[in-house]
Amino acid sequence: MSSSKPPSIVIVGAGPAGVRAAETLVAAGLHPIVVDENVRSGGQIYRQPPEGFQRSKKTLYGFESAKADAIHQSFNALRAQVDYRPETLVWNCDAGQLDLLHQGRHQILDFSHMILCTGAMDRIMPFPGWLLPGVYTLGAAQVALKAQGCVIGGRIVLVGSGPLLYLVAYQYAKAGADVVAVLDTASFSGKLRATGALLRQPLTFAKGLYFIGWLRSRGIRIVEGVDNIAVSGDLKVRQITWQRNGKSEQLECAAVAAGFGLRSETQLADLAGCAFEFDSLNQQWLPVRDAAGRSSVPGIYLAGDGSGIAGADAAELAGQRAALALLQDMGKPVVLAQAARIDHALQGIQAFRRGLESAFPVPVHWAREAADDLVICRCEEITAGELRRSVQHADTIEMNRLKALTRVGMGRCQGRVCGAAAAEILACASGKTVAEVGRLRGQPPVKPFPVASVMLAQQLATSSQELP
Ligand SMILES: Cc1cc2nc3c(=O)[nH]c(=O)nc-3n(C[C@H](O)[C@@H](O)[C@H](O)COP(=O)(O)OP(=O)(O)OC[C@H]3O[C@@H](n4cnc5c(N)ncnc54)[C@H](O)[C@@H]3O)c2cc1C
Repeated sequence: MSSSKPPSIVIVGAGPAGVRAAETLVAAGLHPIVVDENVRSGGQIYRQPPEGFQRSKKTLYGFESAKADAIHQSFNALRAQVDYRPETLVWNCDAGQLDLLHQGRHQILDFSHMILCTGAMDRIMPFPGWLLPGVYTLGAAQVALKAQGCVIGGRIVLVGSGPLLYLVAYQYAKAGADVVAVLDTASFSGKLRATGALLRQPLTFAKGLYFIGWLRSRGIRIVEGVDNIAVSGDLKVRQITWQRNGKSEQLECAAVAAGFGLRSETQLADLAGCAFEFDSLNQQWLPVRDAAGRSSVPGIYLAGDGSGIAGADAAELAGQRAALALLQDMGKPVVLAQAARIDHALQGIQAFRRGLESAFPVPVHWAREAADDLVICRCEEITAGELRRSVQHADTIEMNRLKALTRVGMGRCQGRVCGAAAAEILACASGKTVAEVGRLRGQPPVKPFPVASVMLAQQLATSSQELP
């Protein structure tokens, strides 16, 4: 990074956080580079279908259509002032440098400042049958609907915990899918206890109640407080069983969507050298950041769900706030009252978020109580029993040692899918807390990509160095 060079500001992610960050920088006369692996802007919640798909915003985003439209319009208006790089995966990050993959080709991008707005992914809790064809995550089920207008199968059961469960059930049923049941691992009494905190955002709370009422009025079965979910079938899903108050029940179905809340995508912050700490609300190790989004590494900022799940409205505010912090750190004029207003609004959202966590707790006991033969890491086919044996025979008490000894989290997902459940099993078997067993160190590539493209890039780099 040379001070004589103009700043090169990169925003990773064109979701609500990335779009508002870009808008704030452009308003201050800067020209950021916006990199996103998606084809179009909007992120997860405001994901746009490919060009040429004819579905109205109202159909795609329901109550959120005005917000979706505002984000899309804002980004379209910025296009001339930003260097937008869609369909580009950031697969590695080093000091001041990103490795990108675009259409199978490797590129290097230098940066002086970066705002990471990488969003979230589904939190996965393995259960018997979770690897059968026909089992999807809730997020994947929603992506199929939003991006392509497809549903995941015939008779569909949605299972899990969190607001996305009811939202996806509503979106699927509204689109004409055959949703036969919603199985909620959270109990009614737990939700009742969280009502006070949830009323901090009455409109969002009312929307949740509306979805549940709408589903019930269409005869879609909703069961709360379910436990011991298991999916069975030969070559694909045929049946789902569960227990409630110790009583077993079952349903025939052709597809299952399961999700247990979200977890932040933090790998790039990790590779960038940001300090991490365990966050008990998110039940995850998260990059340390101040209220404005400054990470522990000067020049790197964090915003949106990628630095702690808080939802789309918070992501918009956090994106704006991180950009203001960046401007302030560059010595540009910033309206401090605007920053203070955003800080206040973000604090209010956190109170609601605490309510959501207590209303929809992740059933971590599923992992802790998993049968020894249950596959936890699907890339490397590592079972719960193999993880426990590592504790018994090698005194394993830390996640990276568990990885080295068993290969858990060493495959294509790099622990993004299996890491949370593996940590629960390790913590339980070693008598430690999930915070004490630590976290898997980030490793590039952060997502799978064709090795051939990077080999080609390396060959080209080597041959150009060898030229006289
Ligand atoms: C599958 C899914 C569906 C969701 N649906 C809803 C919903 O319907 N309603 C709701 O309220 N909330 C939903 N959420 C929560 C959602 O994340 C919102 O809270 C909101 O979109 C967060 O905004 P964001 O800008 O922080 O992140 P996102 O909107 O997730 O945007 C992050 C962007 O970063 C890009 N990105 C991430 N990593 C890289 C990388 N390495 N290289 C290049 N680009 C990268 C992604 O392509 C994405 O466009 C969903 C979450 C998920 C995971």
